[in-house]
Amino acid sequence: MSNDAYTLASEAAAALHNAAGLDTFDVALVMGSGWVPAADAIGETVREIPFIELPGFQAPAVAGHGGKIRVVRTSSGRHALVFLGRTHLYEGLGVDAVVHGVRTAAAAGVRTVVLTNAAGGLRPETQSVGDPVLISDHINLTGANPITGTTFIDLTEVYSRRLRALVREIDPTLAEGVYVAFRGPTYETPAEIRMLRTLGGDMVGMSTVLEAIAAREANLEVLGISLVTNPGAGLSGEPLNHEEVLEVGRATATRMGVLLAKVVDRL
Ligand code: NOS
Repeated sequence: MSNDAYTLASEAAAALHNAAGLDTFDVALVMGSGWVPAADAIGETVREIPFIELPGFQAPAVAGHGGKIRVVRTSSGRHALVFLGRTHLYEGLGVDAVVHGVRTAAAAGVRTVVLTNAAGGLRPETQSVGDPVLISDHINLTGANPITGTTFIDLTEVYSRRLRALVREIDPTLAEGVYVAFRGPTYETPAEIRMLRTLGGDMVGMSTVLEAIAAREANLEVLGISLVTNPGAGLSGEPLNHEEVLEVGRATATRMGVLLAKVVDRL
């Protein structure tokens, strides 16, 4: 572990407490590609803090990824840190930058983190574009790991069974699936998509797994939700593009927002 990264997260958490005027937060939500439009439904905005005002954060480089932390008060009076945007490994800023938000949330007192993402669907037989899927487990093919050193961390239940059950009480139609992450920023080849199907993957993307690992290291309870924004490369015959990913996010914003609001209220 690089001590500096954890110190930087503590500094960012202190700055966050200051800027928000709050001693503690109940939950953090990381809004992935296409999820930013859903954030408005989570609750009332108390305050917005641009990433650049907090130690260790970077302004996101990619369209659709926002660039600030919104402090939200939910209808049940809980306080949520809503990350409008995240840093991806493919931006080349390193693993610590990718997990800095989760480490900051942990240092700020959060015990639960909701990680959302846009993903390619590997199972067009059962998945439709616009479906949210609960992440039951992941396969980390990024080649990276946020933890360095000799502390062995158990990943038997990265994505909390309890939280998944709670979300399925809200929406019993939700499917679960295994999320596979590559580093990106290239989308996969059709051969890689066939490989991932064989390996037992259900969704593929370029985020989430490193943050989930950092969250487990910090002993946070993790909920992961993918929004299927496109069939994986080669499954539909159409080329992939990021604009389409964002468009699916806009089209499903109300459904995703209402779901997240209910989840946050029941945590
Ligand atoms: N994303 C995807 N990543 C990999 N493969 C896919 O099919 C796919 N669909 C959505 C790119 O549009 C952004 O959305 C996610 C990636 O994580 C990336 O951040």
